[in-house]
Amino acid sequence: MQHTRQQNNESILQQLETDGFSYLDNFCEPALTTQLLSVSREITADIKRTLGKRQIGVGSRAGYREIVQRSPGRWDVPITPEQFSVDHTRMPWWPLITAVLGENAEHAFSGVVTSEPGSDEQFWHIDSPHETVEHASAHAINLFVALTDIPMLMGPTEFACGSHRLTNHLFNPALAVDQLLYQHTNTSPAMLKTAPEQATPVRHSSAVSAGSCLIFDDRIMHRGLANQTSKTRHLAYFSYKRQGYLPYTHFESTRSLFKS
Ligand SMILES: O=C(O)CCC(=O)C(=O)O
Repeated sequence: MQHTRQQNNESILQQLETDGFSYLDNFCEPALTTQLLSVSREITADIKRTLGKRQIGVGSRAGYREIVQRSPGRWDVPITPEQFSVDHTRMPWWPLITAVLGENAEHAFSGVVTSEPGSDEQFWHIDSPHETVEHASAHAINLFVALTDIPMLMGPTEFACGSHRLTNHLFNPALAVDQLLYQHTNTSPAMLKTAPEQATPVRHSSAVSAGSCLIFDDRIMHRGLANQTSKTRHLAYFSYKRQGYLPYTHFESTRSLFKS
């Protein structure tokens, strides 16, 4: 399956349904991108100062409510829309979110993922598991905003095309849900094949420019690639869920940096 850049909302939604992800090129006004970047830098620096020399492992169970290390050198700091000073229902991506999740779609999480210079690629993973044996429409959608240009050497996000339909552990008992969700060395698009003649999902990644977005189904297999540059990569995220869906796999730590 070849992944191509789509231009209008209808074809973006179609691609989200078939490939599980789509690019929204130059989707944010420069002023919005600058604002998200400056808040991200400020809050991340503050939280990392508070973390100080405390070592935390990889994964949300090992982290704090305020910071999670998603893979070595890849830090996730939650930031609310209020802290970003944005009304997320007025963001350019909101019509796409409601088209998939309904008018009563809810904000689930937002924040920034920074990957340090020299940080390695992540293991492949999904963000939340399927809920039913039969394929259902998405229960959660993620929106990434590139806060600076992200050339290939800086490690953009890589996707396994169409894998949101193949990561269903309820349909395919060969899949272990914990290995799909958490950083696990054996997890890869090849494990999603259910028959020898079935093709392995095609991997896709691409350089993105500042202000461009990526929209994807929470169940797609994906990973952040290695940052081989000398600059930190900043990616803001806004995650949304269907009303009533309870996300339980994204931020699992209950401890706070400010109370330990
Ligand atoms: O850093 C990226 O590009 C993706 C990050 C990610 O998927 C995660 O941390 O769960």
